[in-house]
Amino acid sequence: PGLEPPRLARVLHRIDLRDGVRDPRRLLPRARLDVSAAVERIRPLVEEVREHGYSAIRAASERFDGVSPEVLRVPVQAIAEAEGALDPRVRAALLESINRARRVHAAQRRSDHTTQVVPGGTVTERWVPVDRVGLYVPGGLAMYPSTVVMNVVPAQEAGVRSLVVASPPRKDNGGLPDRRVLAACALLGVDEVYAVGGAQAVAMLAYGSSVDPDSTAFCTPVDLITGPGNIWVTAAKRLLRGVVGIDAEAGPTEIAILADHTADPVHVAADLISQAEHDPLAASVLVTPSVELADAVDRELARQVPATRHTERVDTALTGEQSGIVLVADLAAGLRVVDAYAAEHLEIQTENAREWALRVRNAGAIFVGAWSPVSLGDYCAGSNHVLPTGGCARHSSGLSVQSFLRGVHLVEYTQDALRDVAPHVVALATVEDLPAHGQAVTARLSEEAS
Ligand code: HSO
Ligand code: ZN
Repeated sequence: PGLEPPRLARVLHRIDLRDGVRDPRRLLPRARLDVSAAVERIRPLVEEVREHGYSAIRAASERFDGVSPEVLRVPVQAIAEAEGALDPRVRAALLESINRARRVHAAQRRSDHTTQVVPGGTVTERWVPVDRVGLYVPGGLAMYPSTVVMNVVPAQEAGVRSLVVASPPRKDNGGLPDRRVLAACALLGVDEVYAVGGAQAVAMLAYGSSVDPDSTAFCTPVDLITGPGNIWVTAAKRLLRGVVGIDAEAGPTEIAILADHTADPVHVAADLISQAEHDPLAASVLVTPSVELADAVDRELARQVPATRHTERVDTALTGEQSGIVLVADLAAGLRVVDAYAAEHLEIQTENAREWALRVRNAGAIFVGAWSPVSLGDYCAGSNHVLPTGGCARHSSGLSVQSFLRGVHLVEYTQDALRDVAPHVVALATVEDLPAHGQAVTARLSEEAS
């Protein structure tokens, strides 16, 4: 009696919505990067690469990576050597990751489908893989062989014939990209790899390096670029969208956890930390109706954060305004919050987790129950870890076989089927004041009369 209860060391800030969810979209601010300013900065560099190819790329590598690469294209032998030098445990893990991802992505393949619209009139939808794809793999802080797997596997399962990887040259690897990235390429059978990073890599992939095709600096343009990158890479992708296809812009990573009193605070805290480890701007959000869980998670964070490897980065991410604990009246209200937030990764750690998961509308990927943490999905679940961030899960999906396919309609009508529908075509052409459109149909039918 008379004693103050011990003060809680709160790591995450709290948002109390127990008496109603107002405007949940605005709750958790998202880190915004000023990509437009970066676009202006890299515009001249991109132009240089377009005009001068290799010499501009080389100058940029000297300037930004401190490396002056003789060869742009990594010798196939160096890729094989990197595989040979791989730690056997990492090799086994990558193979397992590849294997599981292949099984999931193989099931995403689509078959062509013909619809008979009317007798004599069909539309066939053919799924055609993109011809040539460039995958950008970052170096520096982020070195992710797992990301090579997550980009290459769906492209291969889609049937992409030509796949190239670009990754920054490293001083500590003789001007070649990171050796674990090279090893992952080898395990996946990718042998066209370029030691180029940053905006210059994106420009090279988009425009090619416009030199003698026999030289080791020759790269022909790709049709689509995927893969994560820093702000300069993102800016270059934004600038070159249209010149080439570009996958989504990936922002800082996010984890939201919808949990009730049955969740284990040790696990919840570990999972919040796991994604915070990526980036000081990463977002870790717990949504729960249980104050007891919220308190316990905070205590766990206070215990686990100092013991984790990247304490500073994690602490910055967790205490940033993009992270927090949202208290809600019940799980139904929690569901509205996570839907409004549209997290890149959403964990459901509740009773009847699967039922709640099936009610979620907006999330990049959902991790169901106590035994399916996000980090499992990052590496070895079979699912893809390239997912929409920043609320883009409201309208986009993660990387999949579909990202590398184009649906092409084959339209096949017989003369009779055309004649039957001709009046409708003519009526629509007339209302749009495009009579030549109607003519293209009636000309065929009057030929028939003459
Ligand atoms: N969580 C990251 C992917 C990743 N994690 C790569 C570890 N390596 C974005 O989904
Ligand atoms: Zn991760």
